[in-house]
Amino acid sequence: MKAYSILRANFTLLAMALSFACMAQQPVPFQNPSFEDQPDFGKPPVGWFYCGNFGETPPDIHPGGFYGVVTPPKDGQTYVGMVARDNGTEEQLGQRLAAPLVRGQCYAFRIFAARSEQYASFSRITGQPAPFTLPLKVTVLGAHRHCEPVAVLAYSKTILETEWQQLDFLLQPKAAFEYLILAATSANGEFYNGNLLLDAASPLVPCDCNSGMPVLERFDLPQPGASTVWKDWLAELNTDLEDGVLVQHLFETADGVVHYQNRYLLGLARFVQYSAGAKLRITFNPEHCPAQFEEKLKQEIERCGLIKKRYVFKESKTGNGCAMIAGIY
Ligand SMILES: [Ca+2]
Repeated sequence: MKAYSILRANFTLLAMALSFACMAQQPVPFQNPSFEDQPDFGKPPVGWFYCGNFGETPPDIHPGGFYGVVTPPKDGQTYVGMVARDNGTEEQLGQRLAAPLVRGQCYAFRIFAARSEQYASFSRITGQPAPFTLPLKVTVLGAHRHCEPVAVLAYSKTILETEWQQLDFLLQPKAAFEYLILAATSANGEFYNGNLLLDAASPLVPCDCNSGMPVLERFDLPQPGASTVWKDWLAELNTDLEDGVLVQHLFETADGVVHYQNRYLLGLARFVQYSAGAKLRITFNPEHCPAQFEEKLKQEIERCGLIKKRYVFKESKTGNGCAMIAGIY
């Protein structure tokens, strides 16, 4: 019995050591991975910078009723539309990563892509209105500097479909890239007018090179009109807010989208979005909170898709913890 206990203790230690080894590398998040912003044309969504050819316009934020694009978003409220043109130029969006990639490490990366049946713009060659409706590919590029891609990390299949396609990439960078760039690329190397819609980028998840994206925990977000267990989430979130540092969860929703944020906060934010006139109300005691708590939590809340008028912060000197969600009403 005793030997069995020791053996079991050893196994437990081994399992812990292994799990720490696997956890040594955290997912590398994107800012605004769901391309959320006010719909607009010729403007990259917040958090992303435009890389493209001088004199050409940046990508567009849809759906805003322009260019004939009517595809509903895969996740959240908006997504990005990119084009490649008959003059050989292509649109690219990039971001400086929160941490450089590790050379030789494999990363799983998921994003959703579609083609819009309509995308009316102007041909740069003829100056006439032209349909930008041919299919393109997604190219994932690594860079050391702003808008200077030096390596192709992955190509997608050609995106013919007008329904959102789940694309799973395995990236194995040969250098410690600090930047990642997504490009809308010609499917066959020829120059033509095409479009590509992108939404719901996952973080870059360190993974085994043979197995790709690890099996992720499933967490289901509230749907409009459905009753949800938000009171349980409130309790979980309030426990988490006692020290003022939100735990980030890596999880997958039923639609295949991979999220990397606090799942309870995201669930409550969605619930608020679907409840007309509701606001998320937070009380906090600055004396018990880490530096810049208010600012950081506001950023997190907005990352969950809640705009400023849907949440309220109130200082309070009561309570032993940092903060709590005082309610949704
Ligand atoms: Ca989105």
